[in-house]
Amino acid sequence: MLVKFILQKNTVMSALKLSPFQQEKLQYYFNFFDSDGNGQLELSDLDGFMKKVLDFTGWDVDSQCARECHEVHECFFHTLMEKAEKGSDRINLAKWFRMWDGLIPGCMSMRNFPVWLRLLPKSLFRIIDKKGDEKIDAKELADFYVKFVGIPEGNVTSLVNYAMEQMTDHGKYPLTLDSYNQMFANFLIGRTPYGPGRFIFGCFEHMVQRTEFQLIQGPSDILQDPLSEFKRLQIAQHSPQTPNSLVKVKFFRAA
Ligand SMILES: [Ca+2]
Ligand SMILES: [Ca+2]
Repeated sequence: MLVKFILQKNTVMSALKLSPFQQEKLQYYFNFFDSDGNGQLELSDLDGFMKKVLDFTGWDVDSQCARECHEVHECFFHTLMEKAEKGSDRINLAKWFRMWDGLIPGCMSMRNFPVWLRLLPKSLFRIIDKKGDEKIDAKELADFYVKFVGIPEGNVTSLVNYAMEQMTDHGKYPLTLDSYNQMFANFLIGRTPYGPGRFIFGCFEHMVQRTEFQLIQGPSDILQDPLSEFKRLQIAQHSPQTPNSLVKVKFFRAA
């Protein structure tokens, strides 16, 4: 039975146009919404997700921010359920991948996605921008990584510093909603582990391999020594189960 399931799963995965890295990212995104962690997305996950949002932001449940966030995600969950198998009220990971496989090819920016998806990064931006000053700063991003995404506190400072460097071009451009939208599009569309979109949820492993490849692509003044950069980030303690794969996203789940 298990063998049959694995064979079926592999058949589904091999038919996908998504790159392995996209699948890793999208699996992370799936887990982000699967608030009860049962491996299925269902309407009941929306309540758990909103509870996390309210705990994180401190928004009153009746506030405009909370209502808007709920509306956007309610629409998202209902649209997901419409894509479920007939008679089912849940989406599993394979179905989730197939949905994105149908959405992503040909998309160049968030504008190319349907409206029920375009609203998601804006909503996430509002959640992270706790001070409400229309830009995300390092402290807000660190808070999000630790409290919402579940990245260990001991790792977060160096990771956030690196993420902010990458997402703001070393501080040249603030992380506004416009630029966050572009990062988010890169998170969804990027087939390879380059580009700032990989920091949307801030948790990637195999920094050495990715950094070495970046150096081949073009030297960068902050990535002169990939190994020391990797050690500096100190995010390698959770070894992936498949060390030969080029890139592995670390799935953190907030406590
Ligand atoms: Ca669930
Ligand atoms: Ca802010």
